[in-house]
Amino acid sequence: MRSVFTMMLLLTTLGMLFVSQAQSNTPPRADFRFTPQNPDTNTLVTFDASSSRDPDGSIVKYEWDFNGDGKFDETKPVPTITRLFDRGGEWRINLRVTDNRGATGSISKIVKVTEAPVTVRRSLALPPGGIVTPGQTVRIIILLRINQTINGLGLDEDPPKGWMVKEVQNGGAILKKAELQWLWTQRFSQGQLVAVIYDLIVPTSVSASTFILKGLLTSFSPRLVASVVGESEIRVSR
Ligand SMILES: [Ca+2]
Ligand SMILES: [Ca+2]
Ligand SMILES: [Ca+2]
Repeated sequence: MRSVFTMMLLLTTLGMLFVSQAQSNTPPRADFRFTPQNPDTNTLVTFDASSSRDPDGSIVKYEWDFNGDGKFDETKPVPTITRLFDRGGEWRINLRVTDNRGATGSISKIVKVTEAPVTVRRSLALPPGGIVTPGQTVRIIILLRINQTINGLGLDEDPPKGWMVKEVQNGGAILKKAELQWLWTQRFSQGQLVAVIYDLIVPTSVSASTFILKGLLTSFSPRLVASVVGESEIRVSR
């Protein structure tokens, strides 16, 4: 009887020890910065939460809500992340950090995004797993959303050298095939959507590597020069 009592006392003491240890965990303090300060819809924004702190442990999880709806859109073990905003306006960004003992800290900030005259996005149709082999075809889709009246629109894509290009849809533009450059002579007005689609054929001679597509969107009026953002990586394996 006595030993049972001693055992219970011991367990209770141990339990209290655990509780007091759990209570002694200081929650982490969330903080982040973002660059650039005044992005538009064609600018990749980098969020950096490395100024978050946990005084008695470490931060193991960063959760981001990029549209202020209270639902986290991305979870990362590392403090940095990039994001594109599809629409102009004031976006509320919520960050929640979790420390190594499960305590959390949160912060929210506003990012003011300007709507670019044209919002441009590239997407790639890749096979499952995202890796292609020599000889395979990758379809590239570039969507332009016209946000205000615009003249003299041009799009220039730079695929890796030596890759064959097949035009699929030119969106009403004249394609200068040698430069892989689309030029529009017509005027566009707000709300119009334009799609440019082309195929790239991975050369059979290419070595396993990651290739990056680059592109530039320009217009005369209003004057605009913007990098084509969105998906750009083609990973080739043999
Ligand atoms: Ca802590
Ligand atoms: Ca969200
Ligand atoms: Ca080009």
